[in-house]
Amino acid sequence: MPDGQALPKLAFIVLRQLNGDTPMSTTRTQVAIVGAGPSGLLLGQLLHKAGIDAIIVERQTGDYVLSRIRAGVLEQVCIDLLDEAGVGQRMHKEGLIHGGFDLLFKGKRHRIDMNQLTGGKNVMVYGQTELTRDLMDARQAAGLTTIYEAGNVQVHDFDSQKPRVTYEKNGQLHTIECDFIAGCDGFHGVCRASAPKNGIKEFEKVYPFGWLGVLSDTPPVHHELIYANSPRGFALCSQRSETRSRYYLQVPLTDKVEQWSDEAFWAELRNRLDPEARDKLVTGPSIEKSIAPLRSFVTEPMRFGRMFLAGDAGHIVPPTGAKGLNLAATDVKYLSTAFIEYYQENTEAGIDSYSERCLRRIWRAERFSWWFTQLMHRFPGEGEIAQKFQEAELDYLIHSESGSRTIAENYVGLPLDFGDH
Ligand code: FAS
Ligand code: PHB
Repeated sequence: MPDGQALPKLAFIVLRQLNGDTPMSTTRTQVAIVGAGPSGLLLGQLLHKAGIDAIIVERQTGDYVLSRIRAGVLEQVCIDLLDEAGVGQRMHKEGLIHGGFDLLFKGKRHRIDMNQLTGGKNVMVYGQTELTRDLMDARQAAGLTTIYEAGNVQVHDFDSQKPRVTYEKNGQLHTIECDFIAGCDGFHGVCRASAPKNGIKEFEKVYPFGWLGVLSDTPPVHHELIYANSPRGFALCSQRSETRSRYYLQVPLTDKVEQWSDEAFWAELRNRLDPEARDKLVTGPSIEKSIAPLRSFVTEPMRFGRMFLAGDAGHIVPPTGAKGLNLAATDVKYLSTAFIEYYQENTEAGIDSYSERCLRRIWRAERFSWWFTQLMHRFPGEGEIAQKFQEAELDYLIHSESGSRTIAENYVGLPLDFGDH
């Protein structure tokens, strides 16, 4: 090493081990899960219920994971999966059942009656933070291993029968030997980034705006969600409970959250609402405020030997259609079933079909999320005629039963076997 150049940290630890003065540990498990967000935690819980051993490695602290305010709407498939995982009790107690939502355009609101249009289906409003907390509590109560604050996580030999995950913690290099690696480490994770470049295809569309989100301990402006198409930009009125609201405004990608005072946020939200909502809006201090970029992103395939991507590690949707978390849940359903079949029935059929089964559902959700985003947002440079086209399409949709049904059946989530027959 030329003088003066610091050794890379991992190399330094390995060298110290060669000198025998830094302990290293090796652990064995069946499934090594990278990432303790909803995907990783839900997978760990479903595998545990089936008697399959899994270790979760997470680079942040548990509190940090809980501090990220994300999704709010659960499809029935997700609700059923949480029940199957044995963590649905608080969700059913505190979650809010919604049978419809309002579309607001040209200053008027129109309700999409999802329950009537889909033969009785609803969605559940229950924050991702609470769902993640329920999964964390269940994992801790079962005495299962989650390594938080794991540094320099890396995945190895997933194209062999003996994949490994390594990470650093407390000055030690740790190795987890496993049968499979589940990449549940989100969009910026290490697993997809470690896939062979000649074996992966990524599809991406980045939208020319973001969502400025505010969480406030104020009563929701309406008992259901309001999606607003306004000449000033998109707005969404959502909620977490009867005393906690979640609001979003479309903002330019160049905006920084520091530029937005609470007062400015509430004033702009009012500008994008109808008179009734404007009058009923209860404002208060933001308890969380952040700007999220919007993108459509899909990785094909989602399997690389014995490493499998699930959730945001494999795909991202613009949150307009409330699909991100729900897609993650379906990936986890397919992946947990595949692992259970492997260990209990000694078959690789589920493993071999995992990627194709996920991608069919992913692309349908990507299409709906893209379509709804195009319909509700202002796109720079498209002029006033684009607003007129959107208003005409919205006007058609709310006056056409089939048009309203297409929104409703996609929003509540297509059946898992959709298109199979
Ligand atoms: P996550 O990103 O939630 O979790 C991945 C975990 O892996 C994280 O805890 C991360 O710390 C960890 N990790 C990353 N790299 C690692 C490494 N190298 N080693 C170990 N661990 C690592 N969806 C909606 O439906 N509605 C919304 O309004 C909405 N808003 C969103 C806002 C933002 C800013 C983002 C990023 C996403 C939003 N989503 C929304 C989508 C979101 O809910 C995701 O779909 C959901 O978090 C997916 O969960 P995971 O797949 O577990 O990924
Ligand atoms: C939310 O409550 O965070 C939420 C709800 C619906 C969406 C996106 C986000 O489409």
